[in-house]
Amino acid sequence: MLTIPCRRRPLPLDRARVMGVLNVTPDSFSDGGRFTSVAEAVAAALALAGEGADIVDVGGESTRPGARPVPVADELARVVPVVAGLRRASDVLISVDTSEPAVMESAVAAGADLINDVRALRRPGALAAAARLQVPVVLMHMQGEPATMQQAPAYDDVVAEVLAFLADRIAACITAGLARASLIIDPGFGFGKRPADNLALLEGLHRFRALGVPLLAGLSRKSLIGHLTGAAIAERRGGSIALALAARAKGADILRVHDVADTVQALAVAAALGEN
Ligand code: 8Y7
Repeated sequence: MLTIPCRRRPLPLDRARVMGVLNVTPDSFSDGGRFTSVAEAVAAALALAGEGADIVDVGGESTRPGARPVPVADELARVVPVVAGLRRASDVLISVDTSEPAVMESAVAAGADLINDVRALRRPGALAAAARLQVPVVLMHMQGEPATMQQAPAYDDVVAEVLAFLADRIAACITAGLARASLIIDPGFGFGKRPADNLALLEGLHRFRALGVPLLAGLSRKSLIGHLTGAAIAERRGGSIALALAARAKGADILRVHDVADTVQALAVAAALGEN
């Protein structure tokens, strides 16, 4: 059994773990613009923890398709007060969803336990910052950048290419001084992928186990569900739960979700049925 070595408290992966999404962006993909104050954002994070989230993922850069880059000062101003406020109010594990070294440093100083980087530490300075901080890191695959990633994604063999990318990023992290045991991988559903690519990644998700590190999957409310069912973003809860269970059955250790209580319940029932 793998364990994520967070300093605050190791997180054993003896059962499915849930990362709850807390967007603190004015324009986010599925729940943007909800919080007008730090206190409201902290209250929402506490609610996620109360619903059973093992990790709360605090993000201040929208990475929805077409989103524009956010100035570092804005990202810092959005994220750091919420991390600090949540840390004062709770000992829930906190991940900071960022690609920016300065945000990694300030968020960890404010009490964040993990880094969740959709660019897998490819931004200049990010590898060095993560190595200095020595916290667990989620390395996600993305083809392109959010502003353009859905314009013409293309793969010959999506599973093989994403696997090779993540193996390469694991190697780069170890060279930079990160411990292999502190790395978590994620194929990046929806990040420069067509519907068929997302389905192929889900079908082949068990192959990512071969890299020997924990596996995270984020499918909650994503456009794949819209593609399969026609459901609008606010109506994708059932599809999100179905995809979380499917990803778990294929070996995902951590599910990144918006609807924490329902997902925790579905995962508990599936576990009791011996399905994962
Ligand atoms: C993911 C993510 C988003 C994901 C990881 C959304 C920040 C888009 N998706 N991080 N972030 N994996 N690791 O729909 O799939 O929530 S943002």
